[in-house]
Amino acid sequence: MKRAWLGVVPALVIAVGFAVAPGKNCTKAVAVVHPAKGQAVSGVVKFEKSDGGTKVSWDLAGLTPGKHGFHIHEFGDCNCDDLKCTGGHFNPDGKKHGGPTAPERHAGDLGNIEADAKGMSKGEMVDKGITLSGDHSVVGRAVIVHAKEDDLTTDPTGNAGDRIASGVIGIAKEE
Ligand SMILES: [Cu+2]
Repeated sequence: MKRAWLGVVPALVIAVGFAVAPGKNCTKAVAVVHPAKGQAVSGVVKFEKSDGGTKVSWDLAGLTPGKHGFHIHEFGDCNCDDLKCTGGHFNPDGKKHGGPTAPERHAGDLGNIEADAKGMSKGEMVDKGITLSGDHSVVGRAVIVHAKEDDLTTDPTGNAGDRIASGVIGIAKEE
C-alpha cells in the first residue's frame, strides 16, 4: 500500500506543476469581465501574442460614456465586492505609474478605454509592457475597469477611482 503511494505522489506533483505553470508557451488568453457589486459592466477582453507585443482587444458594455482606466492588477482574485482583492497594478519591475507608452510605467498600465454614448467600448491595442509567459505574464491576474479616467500620472493609481468590473485572465485555446 505504502509503495503504491510512492509512485502516485510524484505523479501528482508533476501534474499540479504543469497545471499551475502559467502558460509557459501561452499565446492566447481571455478574460470574461463581470461587474463589481452595484455595477453593470460586462464583456470580454482578449490577449494574443503578436509582433511587437501583446495584442489586447476588448468588447465591453454597461459603462458610463467617456474614458475609463484600464489595467492589469496583480491578483486574479475577484472574490470581493470592491475588487480591492485584486491588489494594485501589476508591477513586476517596481516602477511608478504611467501611461502605456511611457518609459516609466507599471507593466499593468494599459491606460484608458473610451465608451461611446451607449456605454459601449470596443477596440484593440498592442502593448509592450505585458506578455503571456515569463516575468511579465498577465495569465492568472485580473483585468480591471475603473469608474474614472486614468490621468496616466498619479502614482500609484492614476486617480482612476473605483474598480467597476473585473475578469480573471485565463489561458485560451490556440487555433
Ligand atoms: Cu486599476
